[in-house]
Amino acid sequence: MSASYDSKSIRTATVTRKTAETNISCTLTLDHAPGVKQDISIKTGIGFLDHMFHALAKHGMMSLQMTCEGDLWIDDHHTAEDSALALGEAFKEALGERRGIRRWGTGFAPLDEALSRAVLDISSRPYFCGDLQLKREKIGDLSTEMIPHVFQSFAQGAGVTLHVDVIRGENDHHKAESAFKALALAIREAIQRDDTGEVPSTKGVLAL
Ligand SMILES: [Mn+2]
Repeated sequence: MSASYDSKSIRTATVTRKTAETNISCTLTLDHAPGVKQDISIKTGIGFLDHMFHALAKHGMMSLQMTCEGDLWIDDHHTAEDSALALGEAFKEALGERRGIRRWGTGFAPLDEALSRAVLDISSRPYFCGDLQLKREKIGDLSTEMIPHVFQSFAQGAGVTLHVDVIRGENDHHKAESAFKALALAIREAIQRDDTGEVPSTKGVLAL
């Protein structure tokens, strides 16, 4: 066990990310001291994306403050991609050395007729795959093609392996929201501390 390992510490990180296309600030907090409430405020300029990140933070029991000023006069691509990358990077940084966590997490979330499954491995092997069964071009101001891209970018930034599938559903808003909620539940499980302080890998290291 690492001498610096503290199973009671608050895991949090702030990432700022500025390019010619987006300017992002993202603070993610995975734990709360007793009596401290979740604090979530998200402004990316894309309402439906804010709604999805809000659901992810809320049901993942996380606090999230995010602002993104992106080149929305072009389209939603850079804003959605880069904010998901920043969120993933904050997740990675907040987890630190990845000691004493469960590592794997699974979530199933229904929303009316829609049902999604998310399976997460906090592995340092960035990978996303899944079938979200989205049929519309857009939901609000977010292109549906950006939703798997958001999961992919989060997995990339976070260094995690992520599978998210919509198992069934009719309404695209329901399908997308159930997918983010399923991820939230998977995150909740995977980041849970087991108080061992051990790195859950036969390689002895997960943070590379
Ligand atoms: Mn892209």
